[in-house]
Amino acid sequence: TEHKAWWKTAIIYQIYPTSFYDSNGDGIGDLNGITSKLDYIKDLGVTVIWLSPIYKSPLADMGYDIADYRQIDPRYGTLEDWDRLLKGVHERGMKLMMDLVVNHTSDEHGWFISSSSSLTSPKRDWYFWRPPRTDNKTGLPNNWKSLFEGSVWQHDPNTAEYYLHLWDKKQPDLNWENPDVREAVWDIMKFWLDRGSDGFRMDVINVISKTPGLPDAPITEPGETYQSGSMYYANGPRVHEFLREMHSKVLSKYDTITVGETPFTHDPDVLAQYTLPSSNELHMVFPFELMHIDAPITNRELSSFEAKDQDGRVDAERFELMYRKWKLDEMKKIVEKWQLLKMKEGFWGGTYIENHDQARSVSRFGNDSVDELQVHSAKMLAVFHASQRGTLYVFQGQELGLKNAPRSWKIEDYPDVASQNWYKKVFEERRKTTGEDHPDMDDVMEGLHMKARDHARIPMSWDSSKHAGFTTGTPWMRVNNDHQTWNAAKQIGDENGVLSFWKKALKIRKENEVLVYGNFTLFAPTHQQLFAYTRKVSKGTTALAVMNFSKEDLMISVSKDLSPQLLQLELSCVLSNAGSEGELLKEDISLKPYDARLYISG
Ligand code: TEU
Ligand code: CA
Repeated sequence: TEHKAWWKTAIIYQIYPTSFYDSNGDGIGDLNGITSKLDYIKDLGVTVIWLSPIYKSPLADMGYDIADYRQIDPRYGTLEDWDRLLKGVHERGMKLMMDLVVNHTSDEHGWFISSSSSLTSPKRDWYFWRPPRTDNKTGLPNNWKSLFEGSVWQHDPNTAEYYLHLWDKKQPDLNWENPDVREAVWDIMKFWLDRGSDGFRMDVINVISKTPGLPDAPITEPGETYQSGSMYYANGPRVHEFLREMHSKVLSKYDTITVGETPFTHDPDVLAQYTLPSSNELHMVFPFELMHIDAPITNRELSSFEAKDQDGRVDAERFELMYRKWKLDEMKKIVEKWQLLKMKEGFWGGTYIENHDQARSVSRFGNDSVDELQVHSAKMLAVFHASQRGTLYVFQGQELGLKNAPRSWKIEDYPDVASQNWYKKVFEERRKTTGEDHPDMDDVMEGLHMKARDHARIPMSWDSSKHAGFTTGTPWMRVNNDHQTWNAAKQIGDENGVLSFWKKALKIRKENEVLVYGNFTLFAPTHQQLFAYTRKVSKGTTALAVMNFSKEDLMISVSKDLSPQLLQLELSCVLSNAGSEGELLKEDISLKPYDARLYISG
């Protein structure tokens, strides 16, 4: 029997503060802006809010580069504003999770300033410093590629050594081998928990333990200067030891909710290790495999692929900014894999299809070509998302069915460091190989149009006024072109809108624990239009989701395409984007493009 917990039934709403709501007209979303929208969030059916980072930061990676963990960046407000936000959240019976980014700091953090000041700084060993190598061509300590392009090593002329940064050069990696670093992290956690935070989302928490010696990665992308090295930092040798220490020293003393962000991992057993109750580490993690479904895996020039080193360590890094068309059977396979894993005793996962690093789900998995299909497929994705096992995460704007920016956007419109660096890398390479000043970049722009992290970071569309009602000033990033037709104001009170549909979906999820805890069984795995599965608690309720993931009509026979037994369960439709609510499950179901129905047994 399933162990039940409040953090399993939670409905978590992720806020990207910079782009949520600007209360003072400086063009940047802020804490007071969030506080003023709490009724909107509560009304949606949310029980927990997760805030992306709001700490003091030079914003080289939009706050995932922290200069002071105990201060709010003045752009977002003050600690007192945060206290007020927390109070408002708690008054409405919700909880507040903070983002804990402790694999790396900003290079402007006091720890790094001290560490880089001299070879003998007491904080020297808080980061990874290496002298130049003499036995290779580059002089670099190893050949790893940064997740934001280029080398992971940055030379610091001050001490003539290199420091490690898996992401931007302004995000030096902390050395978790040093117990003082760990104590400092526990202190930060206690600071926020004591101030009232209800838990943490932990950024790239599975890369905090690096393989000793930081060995060169095998050549998996011939012709590239730097190679994907995730096999030497993802799920490293001491990661579970560190997390158990975190648990015993901090987490065990509070009633918290914790979720680990765990990229570069497609092996379910490896992820399970973090969340099994016997592990005493985290409540849940975010599997990444579905987010990689539309990343190219065969074009070795543009992507990494699952590769192994001589000791069998696996590299599951995917290049995320190029697009390939995915097939429904591939998607079903991945969803089933992780939904089934979640049934293994004690494993728990965070279920999401959007966040601040991902393009909009309606553009990737639905159909945003015309308004009508956008509404309809966004609702289908709500059925899909809200009927899966795990703790549910909804990203700001997902509840409105917001889509990606249009193809007409130029590279200047994509401010994210990942988009910018990727574009520059390819542009320079092509300039060299073709000799042209303006090489063809259409494929890269198409990739960004489908996949860039920027889409999620477009300021929220609140109404049809100038700047989408996000700010009275100049927004830090341009608003979406469609904000006059797609915005919260239009959808509030519209019974047929995406927002109302999401509210209904979340209400149904709350009333039917089978949707949170039930076992998952997939039907018709190779069908290229139909996505259907049941969720079932033993000797209890059954739920059935039936969706047409295509732009063609679809006729299905329940006994042939699904299972004849379903017809005996008196399944009644509780949620549908095609007006089928209240209907009993019958042998023949006719589904228009992107139709979705959720049935529950009486
Ligand atoms: O993301 C980790 C991560 O592995 C990716 O999603 C990464 O951002 C992507 O591959 C780059 O194209 C987390 C945060 O969610 C992300 O916003 C940060 O940039 C990153 O860590 C570094 O802190
Ligand atoms: Ca502001």
